[in-house]
Amino acid sequence: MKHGRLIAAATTGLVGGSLLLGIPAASAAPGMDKPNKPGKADKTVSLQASLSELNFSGASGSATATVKNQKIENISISATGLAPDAAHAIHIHFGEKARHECPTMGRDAKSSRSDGTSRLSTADGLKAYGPIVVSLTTTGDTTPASGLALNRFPTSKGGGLSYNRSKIEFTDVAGVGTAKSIADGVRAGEGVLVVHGNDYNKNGAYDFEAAGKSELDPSLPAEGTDPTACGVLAVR
Ligand SMILES: [Cu+2]
Repeated sequence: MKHGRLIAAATTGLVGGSLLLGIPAASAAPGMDKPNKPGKADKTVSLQASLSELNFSGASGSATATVKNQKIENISISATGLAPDAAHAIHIHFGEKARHECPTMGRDAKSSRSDGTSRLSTADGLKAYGPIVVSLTTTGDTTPASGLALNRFPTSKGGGLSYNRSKIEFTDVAGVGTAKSIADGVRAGEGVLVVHGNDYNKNGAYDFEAAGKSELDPSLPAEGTDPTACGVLAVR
C-alpha cells in the first residue's frame, strides 16, 4: 500500500510539473488557445507627469496620457503660472541616449539672459530630455517638423493653459529612432514633456530684449522657445 501511494504521488507531481512548464494541456482545456487577456502586441500604458518650473518661471502643472502601441490615445495637460496670453510650444522629448529626465538649472543651463542671469535654452536641455519626438499642437501635424509652429500651439489665458488631444501617432524621427522604438521608450516612462515660452522681462511679448535670438531659429526670440516647465511622463 505504502509503495502504491508513493507512485501515485510521483505521477501527480509529474503532471503538475508538466503543466507548470507549459507542456500543452490543450486536449484538457479546449478554447484556451486564445487567452482572455491583452495579447503581447497590445501594449497600453497610462502615463502621468508633474510639471515643474524651468528658468525660474514659476510655472507648474500636470499631464496624463494613454499610449497604446504606437499611438497616443489621449493626452491632457494643465498648467498655471505661464507667461500670460502667449503661445506655448509643448513637446514630448525623447532620446535613446538622453537621461530621460528634466534638466536642472545648476547642471544644464549654459546660456545667459541679457542681464547676465543664467538661463536654460532648449538645446541646453537636450542631454537631459533628448530631441523633440511629438509636437503637441492644437491642430494639424504633430511631428517634430511642427516644433516651432507657435501659431498652432495653445495660448495661455492669464497664465493658465489646458490642452487635450486624441489619436496622435508616433512617427519615425531622423536621428532618434523609428516610431516603434520611440513609442517603446515613451511607454517605458522615458518621454519628457516640455512646455516652452518665457517672457523673462515681463513686458508682455516674446521679443529679443531679454535673451536675444533663439538657438533653434534666429528669426525667433529665445523667449519664445526656452523651456518654462518640464515633467517626465512616468508610468502610473
Ligand atoms: Cu520642446
